[in-house]
Amino acid sequence: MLALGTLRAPFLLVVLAASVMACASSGPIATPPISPGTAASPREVNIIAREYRFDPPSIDLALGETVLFHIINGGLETHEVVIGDAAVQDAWEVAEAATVGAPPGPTPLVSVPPGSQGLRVVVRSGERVDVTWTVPTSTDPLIVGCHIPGHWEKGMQVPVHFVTPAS
Ligand SMILES: [Cu+2]
Repeated sequence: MLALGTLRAPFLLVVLAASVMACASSGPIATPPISPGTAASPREVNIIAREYRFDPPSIDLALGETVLFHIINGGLETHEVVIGDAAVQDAWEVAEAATVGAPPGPTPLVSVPPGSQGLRVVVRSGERVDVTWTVPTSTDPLIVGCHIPGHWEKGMQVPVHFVTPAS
């Protein structure tokens, strides 16, 4: 058995080295160009939330397109996706700060003033929520954030990156 093991090791090293060289020569895989979604055919976009980050680290969207978000909570805590500008993020941060100390269980109901709701989806651990959303046509910066108390500061905030669609 020992002899067989020593024979295999060099072979595996050669395979590993060949794989590494293949990756190095082809460079990083480019993100394919986006074909914007429409109301009739929304583009599917995955957002994964976990402690304490979102994947991908920036959300690529085209202005005015309709997307079907698949929001997946791959963590153990409840998370949310709030999409909006800085004012929307501030409004939810203040509103949800009031829930600090609430007993364990369902997320308490919170609300923000009209006009600063943005898009908000709460997703429990292990859950996936699908939401159709039309991206605004304004180029005002948008952020994806989680305002379950403490999560924003721990890193649950990623930018929306507006991309030029494939022609
Ligand atoms: Cu969170």
